[in-house]
Amino acid sequence: MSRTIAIGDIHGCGTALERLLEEIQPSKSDVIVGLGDYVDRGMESARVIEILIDLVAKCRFVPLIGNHEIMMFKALQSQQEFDFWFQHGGSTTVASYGGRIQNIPQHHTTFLSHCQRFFETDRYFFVHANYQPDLPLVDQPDQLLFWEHILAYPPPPHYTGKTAIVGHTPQIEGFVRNLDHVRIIDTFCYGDQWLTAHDVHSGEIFQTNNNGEFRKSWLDPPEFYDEDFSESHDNASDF
Ligand SMILES: [Mn+2]
Repeated sequence: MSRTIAIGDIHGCGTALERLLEEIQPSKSDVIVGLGDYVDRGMESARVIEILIDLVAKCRFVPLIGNHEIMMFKALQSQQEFDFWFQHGGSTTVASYGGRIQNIPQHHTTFLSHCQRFFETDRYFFVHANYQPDLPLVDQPDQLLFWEHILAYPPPPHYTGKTAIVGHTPQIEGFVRNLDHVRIIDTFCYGDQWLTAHDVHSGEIFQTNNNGEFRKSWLDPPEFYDEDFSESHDNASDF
């Protein structure tokens, strides 16, 4: 049986990621989609990238780009961008590479450069942060795909009718948020909550934390969603 499993924001949580992969046991027939934000905040970004590179050989792994990968890439290009990144979570990533970005190995930057903007199947699409409901995925603006949180006013359903699987907006209680047409699976691992892997077809939710603990649950029924009150933009800090 082929599974399609999305993994939420890892943010340098190497122990949780390793434990998660032990639990889901990826096989060659599985599609595993990384929703981005592999680095920053947590203490083990270098180790996380190494684990993800190893994952490529075990399944069909589709890594997406998050806003933290974008900041990290820009940081390699100028001091100003470096300073910005360093202040928005990058300091722990630099530390994980021994305190110097010059230490980031080539195969890590190559991996990051191959991350994609989105992924879609016949029933689902996967992006880091958010989307505009009336635009094809190839035409989505960066600001929505990578930066805008989904807070009080989630976007309406995408015109394709596909369900969105997203990360980026931390669910600080550690539970997946199911809005029916959007599932938010960033469950705040770096904030002492959980790292989530979600099998989108079965509804299984696998969660691990940095203490090496594991729990399994199922997607909750969707919460009430009133389209009349929905907007595609929330005004908030988007880091
Ligand atoms: Mn993010």
